[in-house]
Amino acid sequence: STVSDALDALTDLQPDRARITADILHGLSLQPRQLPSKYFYDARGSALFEQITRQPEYYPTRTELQLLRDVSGEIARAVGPRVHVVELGSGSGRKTEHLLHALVEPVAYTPIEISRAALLDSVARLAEALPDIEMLPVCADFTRPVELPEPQNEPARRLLFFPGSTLGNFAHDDAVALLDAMRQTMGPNGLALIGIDLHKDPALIEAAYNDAAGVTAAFTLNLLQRLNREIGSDFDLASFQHRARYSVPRLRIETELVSTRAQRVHVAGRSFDFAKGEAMTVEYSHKYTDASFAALVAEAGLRVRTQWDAASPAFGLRLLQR
Ligand code: AVI
Repeated sequence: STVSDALDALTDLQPDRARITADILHGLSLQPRQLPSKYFYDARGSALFEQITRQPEYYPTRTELQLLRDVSGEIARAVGPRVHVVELGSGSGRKTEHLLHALVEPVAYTPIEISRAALLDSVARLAEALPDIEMLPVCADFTRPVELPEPQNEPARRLLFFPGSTLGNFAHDDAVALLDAMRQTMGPNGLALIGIDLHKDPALIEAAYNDAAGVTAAFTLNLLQRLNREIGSDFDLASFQHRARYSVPRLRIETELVSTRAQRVHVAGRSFDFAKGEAMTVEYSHKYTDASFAALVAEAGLRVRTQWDAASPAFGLRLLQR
């Protein structure tokens, strides 16, 4: 695609104000309160996330990129020629660029991304770098059913690409539901390539979510700022604090916004009282062992066909099939 073909091909299903408001009202009614981490990614949130990936403490991105560089030839052989690559939560598309260069004559690329700003940036760049691949971008929340655009040239199979351990941002049942939807989207001979952060020294993991420069804290708080702007809530940003702790039994980072005083927040005509010290869950980042990951995908009718691991810090790529 040329850049303008790629932008013309955009399917725009970005969540609207009513959708976001409904999700937030639901989350605020739970105990403990819970806000969906997908709403981190407005234009500023996506930019802050890119900044997180460059912090010295945040090992996952650079570890996965190096692993991809090391094994992309093997991945290309395992996947075969002429695939339609579909990426869930494509962000900046930096990893995909490597993958697309390594694959044999990929037919088309469909990035699915909730942040329209991040999507348009990455598509413009990729269309220029890889003009032979048909770009079929979709701005959408990939947890909701999305009808995928069909490439002009018939692909041999679909390859779903889900890097970055974004799967880890889903609670167990949601992860199974998503993997199940992915299995259906893949089709009978489709494949999925998933990046997963592996369990390791809790101190290393916790440091990655509490960088010294405070970028992760700014990223977490940006959620409230975004909601204030887009759905008219009145969260007081100065009265919530970022907290990220690793739960060893649950194999996950639990990121919370902690209310530093008793306060009342208004959203869409409703009010919500927070006690001093009350914590609202805003994100999980699950880490995996070989056993926990194999068990998870099995619940969705998938199995690991090939795996590649970076040793230290530990991070994995898993090629899944039905
Ligand atoms: C996108 N996702 C996999 C990141 C993670 O590590 O869970 C988001 C993130 N949250 C805080 N730092 C990075």
